[in-house]
Amino acid sequence: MNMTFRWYGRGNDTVTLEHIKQIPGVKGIVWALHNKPAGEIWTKEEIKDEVDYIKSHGFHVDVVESVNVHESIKLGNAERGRYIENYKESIRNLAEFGVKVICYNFMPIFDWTRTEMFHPLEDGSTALFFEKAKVDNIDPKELVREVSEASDLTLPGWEPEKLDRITELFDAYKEIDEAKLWENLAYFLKEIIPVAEEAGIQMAIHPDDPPFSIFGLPRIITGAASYEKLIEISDSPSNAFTMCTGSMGASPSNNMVEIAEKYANRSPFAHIRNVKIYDNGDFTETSHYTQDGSIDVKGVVKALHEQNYTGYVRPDHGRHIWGEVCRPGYGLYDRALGIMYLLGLWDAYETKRTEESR
Ligand code: DNO
Repeated sequence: MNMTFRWYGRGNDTVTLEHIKQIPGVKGIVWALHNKPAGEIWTKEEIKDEVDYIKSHGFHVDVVESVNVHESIKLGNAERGRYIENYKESIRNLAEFGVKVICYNFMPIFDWTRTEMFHPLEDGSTALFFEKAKVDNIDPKELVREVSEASDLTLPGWEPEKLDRITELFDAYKEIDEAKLWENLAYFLKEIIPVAEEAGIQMAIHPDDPPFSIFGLPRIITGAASYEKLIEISDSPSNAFTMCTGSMGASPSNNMVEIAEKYANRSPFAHIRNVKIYDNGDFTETSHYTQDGSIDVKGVVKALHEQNYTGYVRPDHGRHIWGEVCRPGYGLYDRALGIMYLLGLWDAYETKRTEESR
C-alpha cells in the first residue's frame, strides 16, 4: 500500500504540502493541473512546474487525478477526434515526468454529485450528503446553483461555462443511452490504451458517484458487471480501475470487500472511505472508521493486505471537523485521521501474518 494524499495545488487548496508532510506515512501527492479546462493539452512546461514543486517537498508524483475527458468524447460527436488527440498528447507528456497512473471518469455532465456539502452529523461535524428524493425532483441547474452558493465552489465538473450550456448539454445527451455511452467509452479506450501502454501508464477509470443514473443521464461504471465489460473492451493492464469504496459502495448492491478481493489486481489506485446508506437511498459521508458507516473498510483493507497490494491508496472525502474551513470533503484533519486508521489496519494485518507464520 503506497499512501498518497490528494492536493488541489498552490493557491487552490487550504491544505499545503507542509501540512501533508506531517501526516505519517504519506509518500505521494495525487495531483492535477486543476485549472486546465477538459480537453486541453497538459503541456510539458506546466507539468514540470507542478511536478518540481511537489517533488521538492519529498513526495512522488506517480498519480494524477484527473485528466478530465471532454464532453465531446462522451457524446461521441464530430469534435471528439481532436480532443482524443489532445488526450493522447497529455498522456505522453505526463509519462515523461514519471507519472504511472492517470485517474479519470466517464460520467456525463456531472462528476460526483451531492445535495449538501455541510450536512450536520451527530458528532457535531459536517459532511457531504446525498438526498435521493431531492435529486429525483430538482432541476439540475437549481441544484448546482444551490450547492455552489452554499460552498463558494462549483460542483466538480461544473465549470461556470457549463452552467450556461446546461440546456444544450442535456439536449445532446437525449440521444445517449447506456449502450451508446458504452460504445463511446469503448471507442475512446481503443484509441488511448495503446498510447498508455507505450507510455507505461495505467488509465484507471473512476466509478460513477453515485453509481446510478441521476437526472435521467446514463451512468455506466456502477459495479462489478461494469468492470467485466471494461475488461472485455480491453484486457490490457493499462486499462485499469480506480477502486473507490465510497462511490461504488453507495449502492448497497455492491459488496466492496468482494470487489476488492476480485479486482484489486486491476486497480492500481484505491480511494478508501466510508458512507452511511439509508433505506430511502440517501447517504451521508462519515469518518473512515468501519463502525461509523455502511462500508466494511477494515474488510477492504484486509482484502488488499491478503493480496499484498502495492497500489496507491488515498483516504477520500473526510468530514469537516474541529472548525476547519476547507474544500468540501477535502480538509486536512479528517483525511489525516483516515490515513492513520488505514495504516493502523494494515499494520495489524501485517503483525497477524508475521505471528501466524512463526
Ligand atoms: C471525488 C473524486 C472524483 C474523482 C473523479 C475522477 O472526490 O473522487 O471527483 O476525482 O471522478 O475522475
